[in-house]
Amino acid sequence: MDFYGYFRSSSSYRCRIAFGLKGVDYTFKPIHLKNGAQHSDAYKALNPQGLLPALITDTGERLIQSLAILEWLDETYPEPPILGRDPLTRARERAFAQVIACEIHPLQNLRVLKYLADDLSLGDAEKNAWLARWLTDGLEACEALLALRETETTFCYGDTPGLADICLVPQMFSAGRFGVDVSSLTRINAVYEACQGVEAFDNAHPRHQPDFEA
Ligand SMILES: N[C@@H](CCC(=O)N[C@@H](CS)C(=O)NCC(=O)O)C(=O)O
Repeated sequence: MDFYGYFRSSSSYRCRIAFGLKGVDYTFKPIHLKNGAQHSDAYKALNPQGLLPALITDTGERLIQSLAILEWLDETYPEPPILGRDPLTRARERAFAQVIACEIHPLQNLRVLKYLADDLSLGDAEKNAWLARWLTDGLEACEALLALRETETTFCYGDTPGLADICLVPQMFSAGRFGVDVSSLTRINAVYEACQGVEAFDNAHPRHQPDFEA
């Protein structure tokens, strides 16, 4: 499989974690977002949105959107599962993942930040206030969702990592990168720490990617 990603892209990071958890190998195809490689005709032929990630499966099928790729991976390589066994848990895991992937992440995306700076002429302080506003708001919602669980678990929704954890860890990494303080959110920090002890999460970290730049 060919996986098109970028070390710092959180939607790529999600997929890397899932590949690792499932022990699925892939060939990494780096797309340099800062250099604008996502806008090339060659890449847009794979993903007309010009966004990462994209996956070309072993049978040549083209997949985009990290949540769709994660669910495809789970259905194609069922062990270990990244979604709970019962419909209620699966709905909760998907809701948590969507809070991050649909509500938080789009507001921190490179193209949005570039628009704020280049088209709306926001300075760094205003841009950082934008980031802090939406990342804090979203991660507080994640913390509140974990507080609603009937039982405390090591990971978001169980004692093994799943879809919610796969989305949470890259989002926490982004919060750190953008200097957003989420240290008071104890539940999501505890899950984040637990995930750091899992090899698949560590291997997927941006600093371990072949295209990493400090
Ligand atoms: N909802 C999409 C989001 C894709 C996305 O926004 N990817 C970012 C990197 S994390 C990207 O390619 N940004 C390029 C840009 O903003 O120009 C997914 O989950 O795959």
